[in-house]
Order: sequence, then structure tokens, then C-alpha cells
Amino acid sequence: MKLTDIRLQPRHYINGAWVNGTTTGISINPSNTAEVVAEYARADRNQTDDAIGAAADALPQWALSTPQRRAEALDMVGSELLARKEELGELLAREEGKTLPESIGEVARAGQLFKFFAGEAIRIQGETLASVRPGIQVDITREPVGVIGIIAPWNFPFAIPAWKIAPALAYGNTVVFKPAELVPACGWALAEIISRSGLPAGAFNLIMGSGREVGQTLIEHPAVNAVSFTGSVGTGKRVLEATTSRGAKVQLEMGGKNPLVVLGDADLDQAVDCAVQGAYFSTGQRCTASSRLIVTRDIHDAFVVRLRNRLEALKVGNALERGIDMGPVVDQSQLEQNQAYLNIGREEGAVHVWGGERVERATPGHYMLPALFLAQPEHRIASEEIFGPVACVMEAQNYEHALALANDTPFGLCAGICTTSLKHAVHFKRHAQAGMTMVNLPTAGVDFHVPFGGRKESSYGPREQGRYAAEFYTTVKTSYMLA
Ligand code: TXE
Repeated sequence: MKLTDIRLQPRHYINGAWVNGTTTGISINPSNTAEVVAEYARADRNQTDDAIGAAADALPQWALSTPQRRAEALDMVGSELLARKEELGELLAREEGKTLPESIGEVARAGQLFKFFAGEAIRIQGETLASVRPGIQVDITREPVGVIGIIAPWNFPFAIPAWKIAPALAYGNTVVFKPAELVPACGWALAEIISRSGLPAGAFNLIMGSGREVGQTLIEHPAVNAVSFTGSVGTGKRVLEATTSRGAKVQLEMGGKNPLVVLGDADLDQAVDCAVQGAYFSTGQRCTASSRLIVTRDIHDAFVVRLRNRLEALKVGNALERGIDMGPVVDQSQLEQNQAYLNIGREEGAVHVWGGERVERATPGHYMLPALFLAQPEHRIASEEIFGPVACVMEAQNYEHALALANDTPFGLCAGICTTSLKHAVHFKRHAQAGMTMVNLPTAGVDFHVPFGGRKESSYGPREQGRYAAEFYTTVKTSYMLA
């Protein structure tokens, strides 16, 4: 029997055992709201304390485990994710609502992340230097930070937990993982694989429940040495305050309002393709989504016509159906937020070009058409993160103006440009105020082995992914020895 044939009943995983919750919650299929995907355990503060206590107790043993042992555990998790990507992808599509190909791709990426960090576990490096004083040797080594609290959002329920859990364990830390309330079954399915990977009891714990209770306990608890968080700016600020005020290490990945600049010399089809993929795929629910399309005057009208034609042809529907381009919005409140922004856009004078209507399909779900507006920089739909399939085109006089518009945002996650000019591409890579830049590529869609993260209000703390993950998940020790 497949995971997706049954109503799942995920339980917490604490100290190597599966544990019932103090209460129960449900997750719903956004493509068919009549279907309950999971009835999951929800924890209170006491159960969260138990999970943190287990991680603290397991720390000395796991911190001293051999790189070989860590690599084998992570490699096993990666292999199983890759081998079961279709089945787990179906679960992801059912619970979160991204299309089946996108979901399968995400599970595969999670598998690759575990395999990458299996390799990193055996490549942990240090340095040896001669002291400036005679006869003394200096060693610089990396040690685990301790217990890591991992707080994940719903929009990448396999990949984001994977890019946090895998490096945490690779560098010898222990973990308490809290998935988002909308996607407990995905969090549980990942935890279930990790539970069979040969870790000592308590090295990895899964605890499900609300941000207010479980999340808040994790960020305030004195035994949690570091917190890695991805989610909204508002919650991120709360996490920052609670962790820094008690001296814990913290890493935040938050919102984006990412620009895609299109210059007159761009390949128009390629640019429209980048805009469609970047703004609307995964229903626009990506922190790297290109929600601001900044197009120079010479190509503006042609770009808008072509983009509108592409949007008209996009198939919106049940995430599990073959041939669908865009699945539903994740839940009712996100759908209402998206609809509210469409009204704000109209009221503020943005010009509606296409879409945004709620639509019905064979199953009851949170479906809406992709929406496109022509906007001015001061419009809220052009400056605030909506986190839905809504994009704005803004007209720029020339490249310099386009760059200024691109940088005119409190966010700084990703910035893209479509151009055939080497001069402008190189200049943009250098001057875009973002953690990641893309030339002739969609702003969304990144590799698993290189750093991920932004500037300004998008991110805080060291980068995630690639070997740069060591900055967050290890602490440096400098040792002197009289030789
Ligand atoms: O985010 P939250 P949600 C944005 C997007 C979306 C909005 C809400 O605009 O509409 O955020 O999404 C946990 N202490 N993004 O509700 O609330 C919470 O349980 C500790 C953008 O998912 O930030 C969940 O596990 N933890 C973003 C996680 O924090 C707390 C991706 C994220 O929840 C907590 C997702 C607390 N007090 C949403 N309160 C992006 N740009 O990638 C909540 N949590």
C-alpha cells in the first residue's frame, strides 16, 4: 500500500520513539478540500521540552561520532528519498498543492541535499598554522554548535527541512525539527526515513504543532543553541529577538519581492519564459518568485502582450493531474490574502492585464488564475510580498532606471536580468543588491550545492547550503600547543 492511499496519522518522533500528541490536527488537500491528508499529533510546551531534552542528552555521543557514521546515515536518507521520489512527490502534491512534476523534483532535490552533506561530513576541514611565537603550533578546527531548532515553512516541505537537517547532522549537531502546520505529513515522511538511518536515539527529533506554542518554546529554550528559520518576515523578527536576547545563534530566511529586469536587447521568448516560470510556477509560492517584472520602454508593450498570451494558455488545476501548469493556492487564508492584494492593486490604480479570478475545477480547491498587472513602484502589489501567482510589470526608461527600480525594495533575496548585452549582464551581477543573481534565467530555481540566501530584510545570519552551511552549523576552535 502506498502512503498516498491512506489517511496518515503522523506522530512525534522523540528520543528514538514514536509518540502521540497532546492534541490532534488535520491537514487538507488544497486541490480537493473534501480530502483530509493527515490527522497529526500536536505538541504542547511540555512535549516540546521533552524533544529538546532528548536532543541535548544525545549531543555528546553524536558530536563525537565518526564522519564515516554520519556520512552513512545521511547517504541512506538521500538514497531512499531518491528511490521513492514518485511516491513522496505524490504526497507533497496532495498536501501542499504544487504540481506532480514540481513535487517529484523537490523530493529528488531533498535526496541530493542529503547526499551532498553525506560527502561534507567526511570533508570537514581545519587549518594548521605556525604561531608567530617560537615553538608553538596553532590548529583551527570546527566543532558542532549543539542542539539546533529547525523551524520550516510549508512551501518546500521536503527541500527546506533537508537543507537544514542534513548539514546540522553532518557537522555533529542534534536536531529538533518543527514542520509547518499545513504540511505535517511531509515532515513526518522525511522523519520516518531519518528514523531508520542508524542515528542514536535523540539525535533527531520531530515535533509538530503550532508556531505559537511549539515554535515559541524552541526559540526561547535555553538548551537550544541555534535556530534555523525560514518563513515570514514578521515571525522571523520574533525569532531573531528571542534567540539573540539569550545569546543563541540564529539564521533567518524570509521574504522576497524579486525583480526580473528585461532589456530591449533580450531574447523576448526567453524573457517571457523566465517570467512565467519565475512568477507563476509553484503557484508563485516561492521566496525567490519574480513578482516585479521591470521592462524597458522599447520592449514593454510587446513583452506584456506575449506574457498575457502565455498566461491565458496556462492550465490551472488539481496538482495530481497530468499536464497541469499551476496547482491551487495552499489554503483559504493565503487565497484570501492574494485576492485582497488584487483589490488593493485596483484601488491604488494599477492596471489589470489578466487573471486573478477564482475558478472551479472538478474537485473543490483553492484555485485562482495567474494574475498580471501594470504597476508603479509605490503600489503595494509592486512592493509587498504577496506569496501568490501575482506579478506586476513596471516600465523603465533604460538600463540604469531598471537597475534603480530593481534595488528599490527592502528585500534582497534574488535578482534577475534578461539581456544579450555582456556589459549590462556583468554590471547587473555586480550592482544588484541581492544575495543571488540570475542572467537569462528565472529568479526561482537554484542548485543544491552552492550558497542560498539574501541581503537586507530577506535574510539574517550565515548562508544556507553548499559548504557555506558550515558557518552556521559549526563553531570554530583555535588551539595552541607548545610543540
Ligand atoms: O509563515 P510563518 P506561514 C510568508 C508568506 C505567507 C506568510 C505566512 O507571505 O503568506 O509568510 O506563512 C513557525 N515562534 N512566507 O504561516 O508564520 C510556523 O509554525 C516560532 C514566506 O507559513 O512565518 C512555521 O513552522 N516559530 C516564506 C514557520 O514558523 C513560529 C515562506 C513559518 O511560519 C512562530 C513561508 C513563533 N512565534 C511563508 N510563529 C518565504 N519567503 O520563503 C510561527 N512559527
